[in-house]
Amino acid sequence: MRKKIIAANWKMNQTIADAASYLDSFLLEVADEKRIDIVIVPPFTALAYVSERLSKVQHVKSGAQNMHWEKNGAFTGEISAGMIRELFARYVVLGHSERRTLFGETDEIVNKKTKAAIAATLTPIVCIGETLAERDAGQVEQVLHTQLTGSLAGIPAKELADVVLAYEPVWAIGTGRTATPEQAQEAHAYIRKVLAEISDAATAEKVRIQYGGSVKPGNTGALMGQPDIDGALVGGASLVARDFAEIVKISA
Ligand code: G2H
Repeated sequence: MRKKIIAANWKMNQTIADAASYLDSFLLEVADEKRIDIVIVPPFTALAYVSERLSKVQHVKSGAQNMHWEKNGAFTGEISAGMIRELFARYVVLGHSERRTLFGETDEIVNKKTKAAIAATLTPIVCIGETLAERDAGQVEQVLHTQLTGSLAGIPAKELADVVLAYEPVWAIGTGRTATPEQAQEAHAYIRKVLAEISDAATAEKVRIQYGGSVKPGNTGALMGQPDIDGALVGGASLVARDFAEIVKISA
């Protein structure tokens, strides 16, 4: 049985002051939700604060939204896995479609970052997903196959088992359009099939695959009821503590 993992991707939102009042109410709301993994992914500026608050709460962890693959050096504006780990964050989101489309991240870059995260004992949440044009052209499987084999190349099965994947169809991100539970399940089952090809069936069964794209309290139950959906990466709806807490409770 895979333990569900629900993550709040705050993107470029929430100051430290916002995070403080958010956590005041959110942590009370989810105090008893210990059956699932809960992750808060704030912007870098609030990561130290959020990690410090969460250090007193065993079942809620923090994560970063991005990182560079090198350990250090002349990379203005970047931070390394070791720097994230120093803040006691446990997760890092990699290859989000906004990183891929707005900042030119390729599968090769995502692969380097994933390997560097694993080496620093961070758990990567690797994002993949097709655009609307690719879906309409019947290329969903081809796109997912390319992204998976590229982003996860050279990662041994033992380490792959602990990587978290997030299937985020680009056409459902922040648009209010969610994939139907059936569309999402179909993609997740295919992703697991590809994982078995690039590692083995037992490893593929262990990997947790989140769904992301306009997840909200109203659609969480149906999505989480699908056999290959193991959690959610939540953007917009995670900005309101009560809504995110509700998503967590419905998923537990
Ligand atoms: C997809 C998701 C979070 P939203 O980007 O990663 O955002 O829930 O706003 O679609």
